[in-house]
Order: sequence, then C-alpha cells, then structure tokens
Amino acid sequence: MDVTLAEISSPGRVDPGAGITTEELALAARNHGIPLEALRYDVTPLGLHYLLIHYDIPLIDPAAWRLTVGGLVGKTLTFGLAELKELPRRTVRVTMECAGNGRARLEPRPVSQPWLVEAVGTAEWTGVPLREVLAAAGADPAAAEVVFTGADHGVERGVEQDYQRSLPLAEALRDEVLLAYEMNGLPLAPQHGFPLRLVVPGWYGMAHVKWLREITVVAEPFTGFQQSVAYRVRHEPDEPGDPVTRIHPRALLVPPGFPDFMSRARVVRPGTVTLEGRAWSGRAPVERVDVSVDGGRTWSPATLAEPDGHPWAWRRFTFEWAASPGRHVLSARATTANGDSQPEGQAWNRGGFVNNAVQHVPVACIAS
Ligand SMILES: Nc1nc2c(c(=O)[nH]1)N[C@H]1C(S)=C(S)[C@@H](COP(=O)(O)O)O[C@H]1N2
Ligand SMILES: [Mo]
Repeated sequence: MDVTLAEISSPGRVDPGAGITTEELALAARNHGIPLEALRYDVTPLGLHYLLIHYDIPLIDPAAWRLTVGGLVGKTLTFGLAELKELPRRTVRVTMECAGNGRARLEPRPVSQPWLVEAVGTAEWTGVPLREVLAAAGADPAAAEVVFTGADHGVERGVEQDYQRSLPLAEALRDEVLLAYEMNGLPLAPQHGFPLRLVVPGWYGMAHVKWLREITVVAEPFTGFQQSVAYRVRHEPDEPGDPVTRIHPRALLVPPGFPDFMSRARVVRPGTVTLEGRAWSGRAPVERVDVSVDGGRTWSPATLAEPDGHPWAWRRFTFEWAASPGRHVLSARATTANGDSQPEGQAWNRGGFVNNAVQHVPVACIAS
C-alpha cells in the first residue's frame, strides 16, 4: 500500500484534554530547556542553553561545507568556513527565547513542543556580521528580504521542506546580526547549528537559522512554511495571523531554596531570603522588575543590576524577602522602557506563541 507524507505528518491542532501526549513527551525529551537554577549565570554554560530542533541535527563535514550567498546580488559568492573566519569578527551576548515558551500552560493546549517557561538561554556568539557578507556579494539595496536556508530537512503538517526563514533587509543589515561560528568561545556544537548559524539579537529563536547553507536576497516577501504558516499568532485556523518577531518582556525567578525531586515544589527556611532572577525583552530595554510574594496581590520593585554593556542580554534582579512559615506564591514581572509588560492572564493563540504571562512559583516556608 502506498503511503503519503500527509498520512504520516501530524496536523496543527489544539488539545482540549488535560494531559500532554507521548508525541509531545518525545519532543520535550529531545528539546530540553534551561534548568531554571542556571538563570544564576550571566552567560549560560554550554549544555545548559535550551534547544529547539524541528527535524534531525544534520551531520556536516566542515571541510566540504560551503555557504552560498546569491539571489539579488552583484555576484554569487561561496564561502568555506576558513574564509568566513578571515572576515571581520564580532562577539555579541544574546538572550534567545523560543516563541513557544509558555505554550504548555495554555488551555486548550496547542499540541507542539510543550514548554513551561524554560525555553531561554544567553550565549556569547562570535562570527562575521551578516552585513559584511551581504556587502561583499553586492546585495541589491532595493531588495525586500533575505532568506536563510538550513541544511536540515523534514516534513511538517504535510509539507516537506528545508528549514527556511527570512528577515526584512533592514533587519538583516543591523550591525549586531551575526553569522556565528562560535558559542561561548568554542566552535558551535552540532545541536546549536555547527558550523554556522544566524543570530538575530532581539528576535525569538525561530529567526536564528542553524546549519546555514544558503543566503538568498529576494525581491518579494518570503512565503515559505516557517514564515507564512508557522510562527503566526492566530485565533482561527484559516486567518493569516500576525508574524512572530521580537521577544516580549519576561522575568523569571531562580527557584529559591531547595526542591522536591518529583514535584519540584520549593522549600525555604524562615528569615531573609534573597530572591534573584533574570528579565529580558527584545522590543525595548527592561527598565523595571516588580516582585510579588503574595500571589500577585501586591507588588514591590526589585533591584535591577546596572546595565553592563550587553543590551541584547537579560538583566539580573534581586529582592530581599522576609519569609514566614507557611505557603507562599512568588512572582516577578518585567516592564520595558516602552511601558511594555507581562499580562496576568494567558494570551491564547492556536500556535501557543508569545505567552509571556507572569510566572507563579509556589514556595513552602518550613522551619528546620
Ligand atoms: N535550521 C534550523 N534552524 C533553527 C531551528 C531548526 O529547527 N532548524 N529551530 C529554531 C528555533 S524554533 C529556535 S527556538 C532556535 C533554537 O536555538 P538553540 O537550539 O540553539 O537554542 O533555533 C532556530 N533555528
Ligand atoms: Mo523556537
């Protein structure tokens, strides 16, 4: 009997049931999040950064690998890895977050990678500014977009594809957009895009195309699957929806005290507990963080670390909490210089994108 891609590929769907499926469990086991205690580090140590991989990690021989830069350019260029490393290099510290972070808390639940809040990490990316490569090829300044193609291949909702995303030309030409070949000072790991990935500071993760093999300058807005079908905020399945672009503000607490193994419930001792966390946004700098220790009824300003010259990375905050015996619910909420903040309720959409609802951390304060 013949079988078609449409038969083996899962449709886009929302699940009114309470429990996640084994398909979602399999995705969650492949694509791990940051252990929340690792929010303590300014730069996420290698291996603790979250991962999101749609298909398989491609096996790439760096000696044979080439990047092609073509489309609306004066001259189509190909680069080997050593040639790219001879171009000007720059390091940028970037907080990256998956657009689906927060999805698993939505009701009904969009069926996909079931992130709670842990799809975030901060890395020091080193590479050549994309604009250098576009200038070398003579990209047409009147072009609309630049399309980035990865070496990974799969099928999604019945559509066979290479992973591809585009950026408007003006975004592609920003100084801090990189073709990165190093992460935290080491060659990219296979799971993070070896040998080369795009890094677009401020944008949700889907824009940072891994395992880059081709860059194409185009005259019309790109309409590939990951641009016009996936990564759109939709309430109805058949509406065009709004594209997901820059990271909305979010603050997360380092889980205080110590955890229960299974439930992850937190235990602290009575007395002064220094709460700490990280806050970020790709839309405007985070300007304040407020903390609640009573389930969001009252809020007090946290102390924000001074800006440290890394405008695309998260900011640390601290808060002194006088913990008394009993049950408590802790929360943190980020606000940007634009007055952009985090909602109390869930911003539901079919894909489960951009759910930056305020986090609630239940804590039991128990005398030893
Ligand atoms: N080629 C390719 N690039 C990709 C992806 C992918 O599946 N294939 N996943 C994207 C998504 S959805 C995210 S959130 C980030 C995750 O990057 P990381 O795994 O290095 O944290 O990579 C993006 N780049
Ligand atoms: Mo993502």
